[in-house]
Amino acid sequence: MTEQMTGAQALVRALEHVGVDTVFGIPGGAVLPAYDPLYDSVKVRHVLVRHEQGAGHAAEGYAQATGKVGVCMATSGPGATNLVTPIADAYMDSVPIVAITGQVPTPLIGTDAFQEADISGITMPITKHNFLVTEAADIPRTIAEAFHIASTGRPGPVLVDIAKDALQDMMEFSWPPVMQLPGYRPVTRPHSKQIREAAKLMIEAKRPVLYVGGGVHKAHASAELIELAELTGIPVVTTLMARGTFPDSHPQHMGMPGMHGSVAAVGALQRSDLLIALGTRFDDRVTGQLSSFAPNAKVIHADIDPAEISKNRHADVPIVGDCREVIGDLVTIMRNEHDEGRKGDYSEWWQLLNGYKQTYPLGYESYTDGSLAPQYVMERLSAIVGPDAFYVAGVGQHQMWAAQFIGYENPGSFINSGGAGTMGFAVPAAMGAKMGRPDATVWAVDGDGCFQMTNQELATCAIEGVPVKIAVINNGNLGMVRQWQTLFYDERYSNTDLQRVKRIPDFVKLAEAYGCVGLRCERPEDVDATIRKAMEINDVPVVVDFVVHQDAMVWPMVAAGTSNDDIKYARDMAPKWENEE
Ligand SMILES: Cc1ncc(C[n+]2csc(CCOP(=O)(O)OP(=O)(O)O)c2C)c(N)n1
Ligand SMILES: [Mg+2]
Repeated sequence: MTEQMTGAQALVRALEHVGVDTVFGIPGGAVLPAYDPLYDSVKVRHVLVRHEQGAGHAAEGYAQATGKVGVCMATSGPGATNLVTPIADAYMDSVPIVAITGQVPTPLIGTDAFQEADISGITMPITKHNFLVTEAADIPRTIAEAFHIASTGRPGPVLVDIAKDALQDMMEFSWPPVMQLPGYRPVTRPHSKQIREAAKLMIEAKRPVLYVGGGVHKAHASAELIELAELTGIPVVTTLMARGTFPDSHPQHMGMPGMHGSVAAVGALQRSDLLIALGTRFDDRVTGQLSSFAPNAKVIHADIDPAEISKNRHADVPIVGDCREVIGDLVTIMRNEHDEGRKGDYSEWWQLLNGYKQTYPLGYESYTDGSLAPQYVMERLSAIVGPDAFYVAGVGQHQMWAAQFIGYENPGSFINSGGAGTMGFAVPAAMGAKMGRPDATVWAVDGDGCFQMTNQELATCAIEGVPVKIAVINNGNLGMVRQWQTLFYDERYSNTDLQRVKRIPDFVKLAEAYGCVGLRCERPEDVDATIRKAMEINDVPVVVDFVVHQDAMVWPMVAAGTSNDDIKYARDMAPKWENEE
């Protein structure tokens, strides 16, 4: 059965068919035809944001909290270019979103028409795939393909740029369309020979580590991971993108590796003889100086994207496949091996690792002048709010403290901008997460710098009834940059002071201006009561201005470009590796 309709009506109908319930966007000339049928849709709710960057990050937060594809929409030219940052962000963190943009009418493409930008060309290197649609008849098939590509294999952003005339022209609508993606067939089943090779190495190894990345949660393989870890007794590290995929409270958890990872996690990787890398990509923030990373380790590397394998570090056993299938197969084969009396012995390894854990726990400085330590705020948030909430971070010191000092027990409960490090991510992403999961408590942990980049979406939250909670960790500075200036630029604080004494803007008044509740907390003894008060307000968004000490630093730290072996757990304090071995 086919039906006559406009391309714009077909677009909305297709979105309904693929199960979209929420679209974040802002209208404008080129995309206007699409907004007309959207007005009538009872299935698709369009959320009018205040900046297209907010729409993109909201789609990312929605996608990560729900596991579905997030959708954002913008007009041509500047509307579309405002989506570039969130699209790049989604690409770096493999977040499934579909960005729909209006384009100038087909005859005007290439003429520098009003509000023309070649958004398909601009986003070519930062999308998993993108489409320029110039025929109304192609719209349903393109939408079906876009959602399929975004959500299968390694997830990622897909752009669908639709010329205005294609939205206006009449076409014959039918569903489902026949997708035309002959070259796109992601491999999900791992090769059994590779699984056997991996099992052999895991049994022979004396110092194995499960190096777990964001891909494990994306494959919904947290339960399989716990099973594999407990079955084998192998220690686990969870990267920034994998926090919560393995419970922090689990005795086999060594913490987060990398530049601001725990000494135990970094030490485990460095001294390992076998890395079992799952859905992770040997990012420079994890490896430090690549040539000295885990120098004695063989590598098993499993990823759904073959391009990641041996990209940065040679894999002795490459496995292309979906992490859930890979880990499931590893559980089965290891169980058989154990039944036949073959089991790894990691007892000496655990002695060493438990020593690291005990000697170098995470810690921080408290202040005698009564001022607030930001890490303490995180600890109390974690204790009072608990592990069932979503925590969404901005980028900077507060992000690292949120990764370190909040206890994550559930996969996907920490949402942040890892690969791109996009300041301004938190407020709109928290909004998207809360709209996707209205039943859940959503706390954004934001920096005073980050917050000033996208706080306009508080207006959207207040108007649309999205009661997120925002903890602004107000250290008066672009703190992470200031930390580098302290350590590497002789305390020359060039352009990092946000002039907190002038209180411009006053975050409490700003919150109130946006129809939110604003609270301020400046002393450790007020932290619990302030968090509790914020937890009691569930009808409007709450912003808490946590005024913290400006000199708090993120430790441990591996200075950029140096070896993980040179990690410091406080300023000028290095762990003693040799003596312990
Ligand atoms: C869009 C963008 N611009 C610049 C940077 C570089 N940068 C990284 S962290 C940071 C400081 C963030 O300041 P704030 O939000 O106050 O967080 P803090 O580090 O103080 O916790 C800056 C400027 C970035 N990551 N993203
Ligand atoms: Mg700051």
